[in-house]
Amino acid sequence: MNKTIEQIKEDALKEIEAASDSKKINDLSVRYLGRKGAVTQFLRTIASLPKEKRAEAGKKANKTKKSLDKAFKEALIQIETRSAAIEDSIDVSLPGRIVNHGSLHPITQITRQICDIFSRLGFAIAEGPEVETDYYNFEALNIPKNHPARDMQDTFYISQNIVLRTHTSPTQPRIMEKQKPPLRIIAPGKVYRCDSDLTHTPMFQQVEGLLVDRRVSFGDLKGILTTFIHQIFDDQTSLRFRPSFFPFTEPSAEVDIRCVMCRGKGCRVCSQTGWLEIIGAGMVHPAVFENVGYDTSVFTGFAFGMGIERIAMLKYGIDDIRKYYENDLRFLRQF
Ligand code: 2NL
Repeated sequence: MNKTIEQIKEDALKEIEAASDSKKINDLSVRYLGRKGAVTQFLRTIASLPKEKRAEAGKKANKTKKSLDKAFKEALIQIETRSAAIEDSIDVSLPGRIVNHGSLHPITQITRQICDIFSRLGFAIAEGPEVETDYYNFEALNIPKNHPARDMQDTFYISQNIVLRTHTSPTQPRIMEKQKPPLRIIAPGKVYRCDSDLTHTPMFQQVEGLLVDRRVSFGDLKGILTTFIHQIFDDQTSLRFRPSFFPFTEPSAEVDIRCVMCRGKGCRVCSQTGWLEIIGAGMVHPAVFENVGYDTSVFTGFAFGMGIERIAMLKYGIDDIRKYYENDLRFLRQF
């Protein structure tokens, strides 16, 4: 037998009583008063009653519908006031929880300072992949097979032809393949070498620069790097260019600055020489330009690279590179 309207009402009120949140109330309201709800179904059966009972049954059913509708609305209000009361019960006199503010890692700060200086000199910032092919990491940069720089001891190999880049240099031929000169780019980023001691970590960071145009000279290189050093340290810092060798530049030079610790008197940091080596640089080797399809009879260029941790160690007077990567908050909070 079908339920009477009184039974439906009683069941509904019991369920409303037991419902603990507004979603449950809304679901119930659909189950009783919705298009396929129990009360609605009941109203439909009235038509099939004997004529004399229809008016009475219809009246009762409509009354039930109204009172249940009211009960649902009241239940919702009650639940809402109850949760508002819980919110009101927060103890505002409790001491606050300490919020730990983050800050930029010292190496990130120095990277940004370096990039800012070169941006003002017209350089665009370029980035490349850290997992690199043998071609871009070595071959394109005129580092032939069997060159000592490729030694298994230094390079992390992923497979025979894939490496973790050992310098940020591979970013440069990637850009040169896509863009015609003139070009001024600076490439910051992480690099990897299988090496670890007081002055080496397996991951470290570099910034590398490249400028290509007509009639670029070694004098332009000296001018740009002098300006850079005067800005990143101070404009009283003297510097010198010393002949050196890189497979991807010719001629090549090492840039030294007067020791920032002893101002040239000689100390432990500069091994009593009064000078610190901080940048490698040179005129781009024609073989590199040929690899990317640049016309070497029209264009020349210079390039340079530096280790960011080294610059940061000298600027902040830190003697152990590993401190930058131990994540000791007592160290990191000082910057
Ligand atoms: C260092 C020395 C250097 C370059 C990087 C470069 C890039 C291209 C062509 C030629 Cl595409 N050269 N880069 C040149 C000289 C030195 O880095 O000591 N880096 C930490």
